[in-house]
Amino acid sequence: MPRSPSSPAFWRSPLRGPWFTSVLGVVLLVGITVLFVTGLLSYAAYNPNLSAVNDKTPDKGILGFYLFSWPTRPVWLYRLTQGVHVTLGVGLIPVLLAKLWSVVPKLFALPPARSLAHALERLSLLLLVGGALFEFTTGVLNIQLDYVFPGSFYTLHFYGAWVFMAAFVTHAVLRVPTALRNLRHIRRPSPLSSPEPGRLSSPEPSPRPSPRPGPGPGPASVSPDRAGDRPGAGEPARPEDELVSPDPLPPTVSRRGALGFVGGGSVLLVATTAGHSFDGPLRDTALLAPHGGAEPGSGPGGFQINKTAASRGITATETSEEAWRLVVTGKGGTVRLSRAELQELPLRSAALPIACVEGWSTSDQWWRGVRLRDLAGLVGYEKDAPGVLVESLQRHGAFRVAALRDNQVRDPRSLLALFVNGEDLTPDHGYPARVIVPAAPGVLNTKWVARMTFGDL
Ligand SMILES: Nc1nc2c(c(=O)[nH]1)N[C@H]1C(S)=C(S)[C@@H](COP(=O)(O)O)O[C@H]1N2
Ligand SMILES: [Mo]
Repeated sequence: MPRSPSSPAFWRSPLRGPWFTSVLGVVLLVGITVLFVTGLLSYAAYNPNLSAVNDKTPDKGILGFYLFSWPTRPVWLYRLTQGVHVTLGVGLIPVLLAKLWSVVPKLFALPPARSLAHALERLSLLLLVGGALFEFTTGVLNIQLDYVFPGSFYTLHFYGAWVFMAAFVTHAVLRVPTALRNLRHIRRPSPLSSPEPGRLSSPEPSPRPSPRPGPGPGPASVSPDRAGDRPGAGEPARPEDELVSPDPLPPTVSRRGALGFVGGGSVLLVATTAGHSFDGPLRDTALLAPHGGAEPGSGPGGFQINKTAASRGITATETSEEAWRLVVTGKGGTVRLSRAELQELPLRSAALPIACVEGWSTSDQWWRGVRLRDLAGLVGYEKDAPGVLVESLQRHGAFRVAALRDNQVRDPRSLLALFVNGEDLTPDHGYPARVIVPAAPGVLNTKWVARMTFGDL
């Protein structure tokens, strides 16, 4: 008999069933919620409401309802939230793929809609599956520095996240009760024999197992703790349940084995990614991350570099002592300072990390330079320093301008750094001067600074 994918018998894996789908679903429920929260935090950390230069999504409208002033402590805040966002996102890929595989027969189910409610649910599934694939794909492409989508990553990932989350919440509201019931029910399953209508969907399993028919000796019922272990076990083919194959092939792996395989994949991905948030030997374990592996150099400036001076068109001529001047403007006027003049100002040190939106970060480096609030003091803000617009020598490409909030300028650890780890900044780390702000995303730590305008953002 020819079978089409819309026929349940076309799908023959004995692994598919409510238990398998529910376990993966609950893992994704928790994981994706964490991804969403850390993603929203990352957006807030960019200070998009402060200035148009920071806002990659100017049409966000009410989606910016929750924005708040990103704090400057603890200094590792963004390092943590964004490290979790990226590493967890990578780790959930096998779970997502297994979940999609487990429900793929439903994609082909006919009739396309049995009722209005069913039609709406299927529509939300389209957005859910499409949204999930889109968010995971854009995220991975961005961290692999191989971004190929047309349009800005930030815009697409941000709007995609809201579409995806709307579908995700709808799906969770509709499905979580069933998933939890499946997990509870199947852990203490009813016997498999001749299901009576109504009994199997009741949350309470029947207290006394009845003998199980079928070949071979063995226990009359599925033992509670092993229920997920046997394909088909504990999962009577309810007519409304499209997941269980009516004509399963013999199992080659148990459901728990399959879950172990998926979980093993996740563990492997996390283990080969998480190292990008650490230094030393741990970073060498991040085989899959572009900022894993060895540091780009040794010595004081030998830590991770995002964009090199050469790649941004920064030349030694324009950063030389003769050519380079920092132009600082505020309500009290404008001052122009050479690097030597900056070094005459009170110099302070702060131990702060670089933490990139791509998920990688460095441990604390020792930065030394002039406090941002002292620079504000030079141009008329002796106290209550305002926010600042920072512009780089860099003429093209992203991140040549950034706006910092007043709380960031006022923090005594926020510096216009001239030195790192006891030596002059290297060209790639922003020589002659770069911004470094505690707890902020890397993009706000502008390199090769040329101009700072306080107030009036
Ligand atoms: N002018 C300028 N500053 C910049 C960037 C840039 O491309 N141009 N990249 C930013 C990003 S995304 C990060 S993560 C940090 C990285 O700093 P590092 O290269 O010193 O590690 O610099 C930031 N400052
Ligand atoms: Mo970054």
